[in-house]
Amino acid sequence: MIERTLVLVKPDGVQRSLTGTVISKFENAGLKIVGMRMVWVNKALSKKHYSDHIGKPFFSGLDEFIRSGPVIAIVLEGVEAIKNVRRIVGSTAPAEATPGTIRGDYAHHSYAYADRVGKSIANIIHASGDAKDAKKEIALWFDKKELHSYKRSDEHIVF
Ligand code: IDP
Ligand code: MG
Repeated sequence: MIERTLVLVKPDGVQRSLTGTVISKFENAGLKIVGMRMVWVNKALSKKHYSDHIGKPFFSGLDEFIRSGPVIAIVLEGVEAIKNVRRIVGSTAPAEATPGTIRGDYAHHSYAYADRVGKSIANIIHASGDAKDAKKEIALWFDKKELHSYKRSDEHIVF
């Protein structure tokens, strides 16, 4: 099934100039960019985006982290895109993420360290967790008119 999912290159990814690397990973895997923009997240958007995490011990660190610099918001489209993108992203804690995944290759924070210093894990990227989240998050970050349908030239091969 063709799905759409939301990805954010988080402030650490933007500041480390990993945006191009992250986008290449998805493009090379056959995913299609259908929306993209740069946003400096405010408190209202942070709370809406991370509404499921409000009240958890790491929420204030997470809120501070996601508002610490601009992010690149991207909507990707592809075959079972939600699950496939999560697979390319890797486990939440980079120290546990498999090499070859974005988090496994480019970050090394652990839960223990983040919790000790009272900060969020800096793990480069966000990706919607499931179909319900993807729907909510795409609507939160993009107007319908900012999402574009077009054909990749290799679509007949990769889809
Ligand atoms: P996900 O980004 O892999 O979907 P979630 O559990 O949805 O992971 O958590 C959202 C974000 O909150 C994570 O990407 C990470 O930046 C941060 N985070 C999650 N759990 C912890 C924690 O236990 N300590 C510090 N930061 C955390
Ligand atoms: Mg999540």
